[in-house]
Amino acid sequence: MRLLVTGGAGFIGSNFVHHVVARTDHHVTVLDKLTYAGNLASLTGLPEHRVEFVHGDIADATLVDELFSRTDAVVHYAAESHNDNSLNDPSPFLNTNIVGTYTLLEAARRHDVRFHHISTDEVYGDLELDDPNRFTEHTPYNPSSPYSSTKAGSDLLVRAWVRSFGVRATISNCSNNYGPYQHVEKFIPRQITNVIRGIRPKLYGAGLNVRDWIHADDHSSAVLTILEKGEIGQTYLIGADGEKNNKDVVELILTLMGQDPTAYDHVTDRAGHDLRYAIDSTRLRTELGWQPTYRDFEAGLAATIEWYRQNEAWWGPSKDATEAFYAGKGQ
Ligand code: NAD
Ligand code: TDX
Repeated sequence: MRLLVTGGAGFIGSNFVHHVVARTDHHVTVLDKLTYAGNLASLTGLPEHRVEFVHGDIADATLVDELFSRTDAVVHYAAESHNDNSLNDPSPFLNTNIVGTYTLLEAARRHDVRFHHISTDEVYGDLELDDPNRFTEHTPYNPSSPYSSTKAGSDLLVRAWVRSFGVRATISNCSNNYGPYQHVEKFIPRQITNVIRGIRPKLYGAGLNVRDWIHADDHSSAVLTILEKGEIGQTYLIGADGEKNNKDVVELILTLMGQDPTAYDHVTDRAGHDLRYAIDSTRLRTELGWQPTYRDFEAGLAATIEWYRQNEAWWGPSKDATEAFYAGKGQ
């Protein structure tokens, strides 16, 4: 199969490309704009005859049309992905997440290409800490931030293109990912690289917000499963039962890195900060037979810490600018 992976130089997209090359015979074409979040170094070591890189924008209809004319299936990861950036300047979120997805859907319709849309659990809003329910495929959309509202908008475009134009699409909404190749702006790599640089970790507010962590490689295996076995027009939630509050995660990072677990700062909270995300992935597990591999968060986190220790050349160039951005916001 010829696969087109948008955003394949980003965190989860690059993990997916490595996963696909190791486990299938598919040929992969990556389309990526190489924004501040894209890094070609995340694709090093992959065989040239299996992976082609195309530098470009998913909102470039001419380029997208040419690529779709020689593709069997598309997995769409490209997005502006960081909530804090979306609070500063929402405009690239609208262009990439909404107009970019629209551009891809129109090409999928013209070329009758199988389309898988990558989305997030944040489209469902947030839960109370003591809510016994978790998000399911039937939870109403209720996004909080410019980021999550543009992801919700892109999901709704996909659903409309399935129903109105018969586009052969599926959608997955995944919880928070961790693992190698994640940009240092995100919570876990920011704290790990802070400790490596001798900076105290920064916790927003009281740190009681809960995220449902999944290793990026488990996200990749779930997406491949949906691509192979998913029912057209359906949505699948992806999660690995990994709920943890931010305070516990920071303290675990400090402990695993041999530091005093209380050596962090509380900083200005995020505006509109979602309290809790939690995924019920029963449909994916029972209908498609998927299971996560990384069931021990502490072991997965320790391996991720080791990856950042070994790969300062990969993350170092972004670190100062990222910390300058946060310092300007009191975070
Ligand atoms: P990322 O920011 O690390 O990577 C995004 C990639 O998209 C980058 O390589 C960037 O250069 C590329 N890109 C951005 N705009 C583009 C454009 N207009 N045209 C072409 N390429 C463009 O993001 P990520 O964390 O890997 O997230 C990937 C996808 O997964 C996103 O759709 C995100 O909403 C979704 N998601 C992320 C998480 C998470 O925990 N990070 C969880 C659930 C879903
Ligand atoms: O320095 C920090 N301190 C802190 O306490 C940062 C960067 C974050 N946080 C908190 C905010 C969140 O409660 O940690 C939690 C995780 O923050 P992020 O890494 O920014 O992720 P989140 O906002 O939860 O969104 C992520 O998961 C869903 C991804 O960035 C999204 O792309 C995905 O859709």
